[in-house]
Amino acid sequence: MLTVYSSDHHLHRGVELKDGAITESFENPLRAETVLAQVRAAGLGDVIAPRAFDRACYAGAHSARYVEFLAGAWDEWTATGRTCQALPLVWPVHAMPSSATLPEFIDGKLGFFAMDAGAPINAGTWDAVSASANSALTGAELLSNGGARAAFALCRPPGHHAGHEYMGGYCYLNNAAIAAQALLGRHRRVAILDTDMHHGQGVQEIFYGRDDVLYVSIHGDPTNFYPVVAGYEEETGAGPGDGYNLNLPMPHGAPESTFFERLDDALRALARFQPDALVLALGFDIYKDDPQSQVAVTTDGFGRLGGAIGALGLPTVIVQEGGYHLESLDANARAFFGGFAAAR
Ligand code: SP5
Ligand code: ZN
Repeated sequence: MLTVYSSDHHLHRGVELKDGAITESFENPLRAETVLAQVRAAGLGDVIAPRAFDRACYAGAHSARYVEFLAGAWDEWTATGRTCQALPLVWPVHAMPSSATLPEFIDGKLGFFAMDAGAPINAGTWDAVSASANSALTGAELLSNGGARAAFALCRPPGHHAGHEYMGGYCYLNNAAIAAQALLGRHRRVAILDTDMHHGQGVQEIFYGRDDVLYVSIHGDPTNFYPVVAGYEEETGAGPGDGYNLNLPMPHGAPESTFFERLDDALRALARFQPDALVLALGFDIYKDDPQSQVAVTTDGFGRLGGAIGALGLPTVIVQEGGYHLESLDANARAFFGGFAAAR
């Protein structure tokens, strides 16, 4: 296995509201550092830097105007004299007459292209975000050109909450969706399995009307849980995509066994679809002690998950998503990749 990693993720730091105060985001640079150190210490294969990709490579997942906004947002923000993190002024709710009109000023654009306040923009955000997406693209390219059968894109920021035209939930570019789209160049059918604690509603949105990419997600019941607006069982896809979106929510406080029951359902759906390649959106936030977890997956459970994914024998890009319990990230990463390698 090859790992694709860029230290450019350090250029991005988020903030969020915790206990009524604005503080450093759960989604911080130590997350990626911890996993990287473990990949090196456990000898999980070479670590390479992503190559540069043209912005056009994000087009399968995102609109051109959204990518252009992301790339220029910090300059537009600082042109107004501000140097703090850029956050939206207004979210255009559907009921308003001009909610579909792209605002002209940056404060308006920040809301137009966002689903929540979880994706602030600072000076290095674009460089970090594009390096993260390029890591996923490099992983996909390695599979397509025969450079590897499995690649780990050690992405930060994560991506699965980013939609066709919006950021949110720590995510800006949808790394897993971008990788899946790139894989379609060489592979006819691509499956995305998302085992992050949160439903990847951005991935769902991007592929909802398509039958060439199957999206299967195991996540916490979105009733009273992020991302709230999607992730329910009845969301099965639309038009030609009907039947190609499978949501497998878990009740809050579920034991580890519930996760593995859902995983069995997910693997059955994959077997029916018969993908030529797999993207695994891997969140470590299903860990029992993760501050955002609603399911009690153990370190051994990550080994079992890795084994189940490895045993599929598919060309696989593993894309890192969430995971916020810094003390366990190394052990959980070692367990997952150990299980994965042993089953290949
Ligand atoms: C990629 C990813 O995992 N994104 C998650 C975004 C979820 N944001 C919601 C943050 C709410 C934090 N509440 C924490 C409660 C701690 N007990
Ligand atoms: Zn998550």
